[in-house]
Amino acid sequence: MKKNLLKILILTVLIVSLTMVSTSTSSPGPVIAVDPPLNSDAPGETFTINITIADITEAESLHGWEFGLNVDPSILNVTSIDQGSFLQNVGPTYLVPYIDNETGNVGGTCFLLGYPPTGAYGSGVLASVTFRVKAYGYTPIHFYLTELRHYNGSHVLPLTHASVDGFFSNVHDAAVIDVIPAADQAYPTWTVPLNITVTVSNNAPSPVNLTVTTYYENFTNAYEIGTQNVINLDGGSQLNLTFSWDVIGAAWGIYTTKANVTLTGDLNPANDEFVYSNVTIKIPGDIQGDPTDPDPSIADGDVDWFDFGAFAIAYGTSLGNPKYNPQCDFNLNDQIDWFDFGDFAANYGKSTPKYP
Ligand SMILES: [Ca+2]
Ligand SMILES: [Ca+2]
Ligand SMILES: [Ca+2]
Ligand SMILES: [Ca+2]
Repeated sequence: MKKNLLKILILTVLIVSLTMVSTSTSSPGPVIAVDPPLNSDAPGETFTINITIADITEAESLHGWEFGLNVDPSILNVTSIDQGSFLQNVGPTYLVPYIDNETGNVGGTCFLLGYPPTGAYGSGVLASVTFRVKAYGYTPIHFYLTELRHYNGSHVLPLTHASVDGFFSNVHDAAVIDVIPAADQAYPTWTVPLNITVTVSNNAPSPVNLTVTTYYENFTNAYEIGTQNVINLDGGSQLNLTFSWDVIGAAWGIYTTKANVTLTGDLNPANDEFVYSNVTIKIPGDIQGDPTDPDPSIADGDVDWFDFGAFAIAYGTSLGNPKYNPQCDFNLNDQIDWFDFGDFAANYGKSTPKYP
């Protein structure tokens, strides 16, 4: 009987200790963080960050804290550090602030006077720090020191916790790095738009919101194809955007397509525009040039017997057939049939000096 009791006791201790281990590993523990994590103000402006605390349990209630932040002092100066409400909500406190704009260090230590039986718990704001922006650039807002302290009635104990740095960057540089139309030659009878893929990049370290506008233009006019807004493009990343150029009804001729990116505070405007050279809007029927041309595959501005030869080869085919040729598909419905022949016949014999 005594042996059984001992067994049960040992088992109970084992289960309790196992439970405690699993509880302590599954809990994420308190987190000190910079809020907001990203800041991007212009030189001469000031901004304030909060030093937040999250997930302090009542059993590990907070009686004191200490932190040190470092920033690049050539980019940011500290103007003030103020205590937040987290400890003050419990009782009177004492704050010792620390500011050194030579090294870029700012911080402080703070504690509840008299160490009441229960400190502060839950989540809140430990302190706020105000910076003045000195220059364009970027810098981490880095915790080089964090301490959380709990008083258990006889001793002051450190609390295990995590810290999450912030970041400052007011350097902005977006670029359009490519413009690719789905085709170099199109017809004003195409009933589906010509897709244009525009690649934009954020060359700076912090996320940005930007606007991209694409155009097509000839020697006399520029026409807007469309505008798209990009929200929160990550630092150092690229994005492809698709624009639809509705070519139906466009005048015959050679056009350039281009895209511009607009970003407030962009420090490198030279890469804001990318120009793709030529897209030819052709006479429906002008499939190709003459066999004697340097490149007979380039349309030569007339609809003649050589174009008819190319049309005859593709007639009756549809997309997927090796003889299907989109340049013979004058309404771009993926098949070359009687309707395309109608367009061809209507334009046979026409010519234009607007291209090539
Ligand atoms: Ca730029
Ligand atoms: Ca031709
Ligand atoms: Ca010709
Ligand atoms: Ca067709």
